[in-house]
Amino acid sequence: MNILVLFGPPGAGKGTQAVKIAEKYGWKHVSTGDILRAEVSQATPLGLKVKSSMESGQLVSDELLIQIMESVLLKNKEIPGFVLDGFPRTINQAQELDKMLQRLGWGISRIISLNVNEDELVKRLLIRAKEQGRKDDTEEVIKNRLVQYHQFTKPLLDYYKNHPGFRDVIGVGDIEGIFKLLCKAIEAEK
Ligand code: B4P
Repeated sequence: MNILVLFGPPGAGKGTQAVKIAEKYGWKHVSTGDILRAEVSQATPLGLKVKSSMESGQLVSDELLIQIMESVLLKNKEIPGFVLDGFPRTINQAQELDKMLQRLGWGISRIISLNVNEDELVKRLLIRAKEQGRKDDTEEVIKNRLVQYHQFTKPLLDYYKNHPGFRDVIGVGDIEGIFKLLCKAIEAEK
């Protein structure tokens, strides 16, 4: 089983690139952000629970995210691979993911960190705010999302950096050029 973890700050291009990777390799794209936004827009009990955290740029509870991820993996066991976009986002989520994969007899094949400087991230998210009107793309909420990233998600780099499948890719430049670099990293020998 191919398990790719696409790692990076908000706005790094994880979602943009994950769609292309999933299409090229025939893997399933799992965006926890998209899953949660769909729950919010359908006002499901889960959506109502997570709405305020998401709109203020806070992370949603680990417990909920772990349940969501486990159910997605179990439902799609026949697929040849997964691109995990936005999960794990905390050390606890990463540890639980390792346990889940172990239970399934799988393991992470690649962890790719997409590197983009903070000025560029804010610029991209403000453009998206104009184009898509996402509630968490206002200047104040973006700041909060970056604080959350530094506090809870960035420490995952230390958790993963000695993994044999870990790679760094520069996420600044045109989307096709970055996609080529990502494919190279995916296909490189470990
Ligand atoms: P996400 O949906 O994962 O939000 P994101 O980090 O902004 O997505 P992404 O980084 O994929 O954005 P993209 O680059 O595609 O999460 C939203 C919220 O959900 C979180 O704040 C949290 O509340 C909750 N959540 C999700 N997962 C969770 C978890 N595991 N635990 C707890 N809470 C969780 O897009 C950025 C923009 O840049 C786009 O407009 C794109 O077009 C543009 N762009 C992309 N590549 C570009 C390039 N090369 N050049 C210029 N622009 C580019």
